[in-house]
Amino acid sequence: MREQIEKLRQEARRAADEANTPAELENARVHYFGKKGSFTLLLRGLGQMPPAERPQAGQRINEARAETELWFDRRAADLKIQERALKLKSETIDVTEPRGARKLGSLHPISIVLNDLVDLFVGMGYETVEGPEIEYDRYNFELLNQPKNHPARDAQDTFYIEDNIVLRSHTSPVQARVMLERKPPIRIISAGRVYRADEVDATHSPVFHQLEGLYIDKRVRMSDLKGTLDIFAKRLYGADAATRFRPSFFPFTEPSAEVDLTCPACKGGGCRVCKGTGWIELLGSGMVNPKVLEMCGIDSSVYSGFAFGIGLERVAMRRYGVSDMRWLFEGDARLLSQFR
Ligand code: 2U9
Repeated sequence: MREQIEKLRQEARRAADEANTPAELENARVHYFGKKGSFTLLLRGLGQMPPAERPQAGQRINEARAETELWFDRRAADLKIQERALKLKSETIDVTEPRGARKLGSLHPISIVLNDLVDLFVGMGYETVEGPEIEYDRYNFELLNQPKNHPARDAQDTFYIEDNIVLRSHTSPVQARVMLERKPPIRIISAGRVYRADEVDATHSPVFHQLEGLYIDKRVRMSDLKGTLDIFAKRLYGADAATRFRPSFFPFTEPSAEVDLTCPACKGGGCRVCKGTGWIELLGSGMVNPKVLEMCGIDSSVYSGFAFGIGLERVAMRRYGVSDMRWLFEGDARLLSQFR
């Protein structure tokens, strides 16, 4: 009997040592300690022994069993640690491993045009300023010589939020705010989204982008405006670009001029792009209306200034051959990915 117990103990220990996973160990545990397990059967076999030998044999079996069970417990703990280490190892990721290049996004064509124009005017000494898109009537209209009952204030043209609050219909209120805050010389550009209650079509959108410039100092003349816009046109469209001024009207400038550019397609000869005229419309401009200067706290007997405004959609559409403005607002990747 002693030998039998010893043999079983050795065999069970070996089985525990050879189990490589908690599941395998559990199988072995059932095999030795389960209801029909080897230790259990050995204990049951006591009945066949002479009664005098039973107590000692029973004690031996129980001792061997308890000790072997401890062996199994230790092995279980080891396997658990091993399994955890393996799991950690298999889940380790090398954060330095190189991957395929990610697809980069691209600047929107409006942003490209905006950056170009900003660079150009900053290069001429202008400073960029920003302001709110939700604006008081006073800044958007009143200070820009568009008093109450002015036709441009019509709710059909302007988005009203409250009686006296609008979505800015141009970026000019930003300049009005600067004029109220600072003394000349003032040389600023303001660019951004503006809003008008227009129906959407190939050339109109209720939200679009403007860039406006303002220069105020002593003795600023129309020739300064012409010179500035000439340089602007040549830097943007090449040395052979020229400008032409046509009389126009804006409430905030007097006199006002619309500025044309020699047609970049035919260089002025006349073609389909310029409808045979040799010129295409570039921007609006003028000398700041003295009434606007006064309302913004600038003495119009000492100072004068010029201002201009340009629509970024129109520049982008022409530059990139986009024939429908809606394409600039749809975010279609087939269009946008061409600007990478
Ligand atoms: C102040 C005073 C005067 C800004 C100006 C224009 C002419 C102009 C249009 C161009 C195309 C708007 O985007 S567009 O539809 N703009 O024609 N803008 S003068 O004049 C100012 C601005 C601020 C204080």
